[in-house]
Amino acid sequence: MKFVKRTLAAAATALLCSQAVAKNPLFDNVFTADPAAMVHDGKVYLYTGHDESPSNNVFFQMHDWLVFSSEDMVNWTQHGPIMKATDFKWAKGDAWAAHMIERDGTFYFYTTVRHKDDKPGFAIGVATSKSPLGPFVDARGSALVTDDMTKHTPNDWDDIDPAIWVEENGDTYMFFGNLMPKYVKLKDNLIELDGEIKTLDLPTFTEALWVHKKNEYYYVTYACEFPEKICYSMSKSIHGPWEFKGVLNELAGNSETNHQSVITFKGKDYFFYHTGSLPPKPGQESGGRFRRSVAVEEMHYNEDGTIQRIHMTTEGVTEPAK
Ligand code: FUB
Repeated sequence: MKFVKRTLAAAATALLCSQAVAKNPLFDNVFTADPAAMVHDGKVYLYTGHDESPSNNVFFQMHDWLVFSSEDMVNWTQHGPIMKATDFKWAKGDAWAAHMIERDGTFYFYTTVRHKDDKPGFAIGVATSKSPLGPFVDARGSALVTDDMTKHTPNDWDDIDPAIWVEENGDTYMFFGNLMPKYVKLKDNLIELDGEIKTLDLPTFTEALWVHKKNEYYYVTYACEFPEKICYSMSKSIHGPWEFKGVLNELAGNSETNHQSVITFKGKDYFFYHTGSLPPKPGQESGGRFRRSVAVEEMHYNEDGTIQRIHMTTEGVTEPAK
């Protein structure tokens, strides 16, 4: 019954929200951050964090994750929240960056939350649903990664920002981390670790890993330096070595974090990111470091496989994908 109620609520939200026509930032009725896009069944599903801080002087207030969908990258439908951080009973809150994949009709949502005090610090959880729109439920009843499992930095937020990569043979890896980039194989059930957590060598790494592949190259893009730009490295193997290729996207206006997602959809390549550039509404503060908004651009490769620097625009994607 609870499931039916929430599904109906999500459907009502989708119906109520008129379609947004692309421009950057993509959505101006809600603050969105940490994009994680997934292509499924002819549509793009864009999962985002949800900034609710009242002011750019008040640290992140992020309670749930949102989803938007599009069939052409220009017209977007807003569906509402898919899950709250506290739906993980072991979590205190802080719905930070996430990643969605689908396998055999089940959607797996890997995400960052703050763990309760029995395992203090940030942790990674995984939730599942039979629909890309949710609702999602905790798949394990416990965290997949907790702060005590890695000791590379003294910070309690060094196990954040999961990014999943699935090899052609089905082997699945989770990349994650802050200040120290890490990856680990997942078991075939996708909800347990399979082996040791390894580290990667990525210059000036800060956070926000994302892995994709184009032709024979693997690419790992990530937030580098601070304030953050997006850098990238390339490799012929998911296990590296990774060759550093420099900055892909510059400081994103008015936000010291930067977080990207890369997809190929209907033959074109796209780069999602976030900025703090939403203008103020009456009686409210503008966008900024804790009030971010997702944007998107087309992305282009050179013949040697390197990626052309992203050109951030206010127009965004203007040509519908066919
Ligand atoms: O949105 C909260 C955190 O800020 C994310 O987990 C990081 O990637 C950065 O965007």
